[in-house]
Amino acid sequence: MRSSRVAAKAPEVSATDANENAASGMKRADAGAKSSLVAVKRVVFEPTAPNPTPAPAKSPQGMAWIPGGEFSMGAQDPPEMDDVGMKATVDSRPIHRVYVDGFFMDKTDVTNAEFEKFVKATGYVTVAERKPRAEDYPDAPPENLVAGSVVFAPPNHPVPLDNYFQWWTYVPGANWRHPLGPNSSIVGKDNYPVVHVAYEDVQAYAKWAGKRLPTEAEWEFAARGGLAGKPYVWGDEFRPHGKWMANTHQGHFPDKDAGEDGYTGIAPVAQFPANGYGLYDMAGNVWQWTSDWYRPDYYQQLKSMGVARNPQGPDSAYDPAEPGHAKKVHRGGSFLCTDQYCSRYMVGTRGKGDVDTGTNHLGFRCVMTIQQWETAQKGAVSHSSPGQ
Ligand SMILES: [Ca+2]
Ligand SMILES: [Cu+2]
Repeated sequence: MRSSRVAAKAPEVSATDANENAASGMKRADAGAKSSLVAVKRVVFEPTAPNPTPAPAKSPQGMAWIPGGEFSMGAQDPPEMDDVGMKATVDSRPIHRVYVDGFFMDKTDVTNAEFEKFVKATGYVTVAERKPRAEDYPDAPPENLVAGSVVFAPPNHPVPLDNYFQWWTYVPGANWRHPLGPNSSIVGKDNYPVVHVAYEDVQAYAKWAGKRLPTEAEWEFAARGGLAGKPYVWGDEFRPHGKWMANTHQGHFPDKDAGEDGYTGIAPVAQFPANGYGLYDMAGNVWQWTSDWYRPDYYQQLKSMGVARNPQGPDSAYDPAEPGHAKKVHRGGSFLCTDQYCSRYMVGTRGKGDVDTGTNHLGFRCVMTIQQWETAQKGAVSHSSPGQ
């Protein structure tokens, strides 16, 4: 498996998707087709049909019941969307019909405090805290074969947006306890989302907590909060009545984060309104891992099969920009998302990243099935369930 965590070139990061999509055939000239897309849009998104089954009497602590049901998944170009926004939706089409069973979902991203409990209980060491082995990274320069992670380190002046190595850097000593490098810490940041977590880290956490990662379809059903076909988790407008609804990037990308939404960089969890299912930060702040492998043509495959029932993602990953990389789907966008570059806070849009690569704008949350919840309650007779 090729991997980019400490590769010779800077690692692939979700916020760079605009570059790749620019190369994948979406051109400015396509904007001419926009008026007809608007007409089509109303047809392709059908209403969400939530399961009528009532919610279980008791929910696990910190989790919301997501009823599941049938919905239309993916993203269209919203009206008035510019070139950048349109690129964000290329791999999120066609809109296709999906059914998911009901499940519980963490109301917030997993926080530093929660992750610390897990580490204390298990002694777990994250990928970013381990020294990379040379045999796993044959292309990496020797100086990168030290424990560390990928950090957003913006230039102090405007730069062309064609080369993300200008703002992403592999920082030795960066990890979940030191999000910006050895001299930074999470003291006083208990309720911030944990970051610099690789896929095996979040899987280990989920297993310990008696939960699992959401599939991409579960994630999107939950994020839509019962609404159908809206560009944003909360509805049609990015700022309804002028209100900021998510932690994204204002100012000038990447050099100036103006923090007009109240936060420069990362924010604590749950600082913005919850969605229709009581979930916080399903747009912006930090990207979230899902369990699906990434392929840009996966929705095409599903569309041809009618209603997809509990889709688990394709069998393997494929990103035309970096073939051979094992990438999982990321969702939600981050505090770095901006309509100047990468408007992935739009609810149907997709991100992706190598399984071994965490960053300081990537976190996660878990889901729990009814079966896992029943198991946890039985276990609670003899000892309190983990993760609470
Ligand atoms: Ca912000
Ligand atoms: Cu983004």
